[in-house]
Amino acid sequence: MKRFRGNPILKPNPKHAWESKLVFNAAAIALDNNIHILYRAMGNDGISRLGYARSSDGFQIDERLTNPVFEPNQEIEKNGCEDPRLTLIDNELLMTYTALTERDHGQLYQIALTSIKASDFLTKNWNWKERVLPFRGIRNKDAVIFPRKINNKYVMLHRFDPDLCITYSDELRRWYDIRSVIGPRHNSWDAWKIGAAGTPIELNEGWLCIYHGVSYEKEYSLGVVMLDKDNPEKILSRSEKPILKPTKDYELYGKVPNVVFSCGNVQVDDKVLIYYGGADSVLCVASYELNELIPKK
Ligand code: BMA
Repeated sequence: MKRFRGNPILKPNPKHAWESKLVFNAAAIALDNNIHILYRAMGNDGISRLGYARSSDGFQIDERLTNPVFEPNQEIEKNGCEDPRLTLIDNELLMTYTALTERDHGQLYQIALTSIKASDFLTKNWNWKERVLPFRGIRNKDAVIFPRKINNKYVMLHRFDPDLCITYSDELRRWYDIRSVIGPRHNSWDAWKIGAAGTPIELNEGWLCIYHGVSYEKEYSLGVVMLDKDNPEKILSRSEKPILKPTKDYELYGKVPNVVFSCGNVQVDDKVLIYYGGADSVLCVASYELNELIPKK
């Protein structure tokens, strides 16, 4: 495993109010010989919006837009659109994210889903379609959709605290058969709660799913589970140890210390690039050989 030596790859830009303070958790998708990155950004108003950057090699940023490409436009997300994850199915990019609003003097976070035609995305026509709430009014986050239907159904991973859950849909609107599939482990790096990272990767062995685990000390690390191809509720193997733990300064110090948090991974031949937020402040990337990611039984 190698952290990119040029980390962080994206930092806040003080010239743009909307991304002047924090730039972190990002979706990433390979399309048209480029890796496209949708990153969460915050300015002084504390509201998360999404910015766009592009890299041809996955490491160096070749383009970064000056305006956000997605921002809150309804009451249920007035405090922010956070932690985007992207999945391509049938030339449509599905984007899940966390919609943040206020309720009872506290915060209500829910998962939200929208989409955009891949052709619009590539030409930067930000024609996002309707935004829907799969579980209206229920606290839920870390949603990501599998990159193809399984047994004729769309499948989504999401988090009902503290478990990683799975749910199904026929048309991406109504979601049903929610089940907890993976839970935290006592006395471990993922003892407190867990949640999906980027889009599951389909391998001969099964679905390789990267996830984040939080320890009782509130340290956020990344691990992997392999799920059965035809029955993603079945765990084939799970990493004992994290594949990434906060150790670098840009992971240890920032808005929220001791955090590596991922919403995006991209397979490039036999490597996987994992994009992750460092300390909720900057965006970083690390590359892995596929072999080293596959958890041993
Ligand atoms: C999670 C999410 C992430 C964040 C992480 C660490 O609950 O809010 O956006 O990176 O906490 O603070």
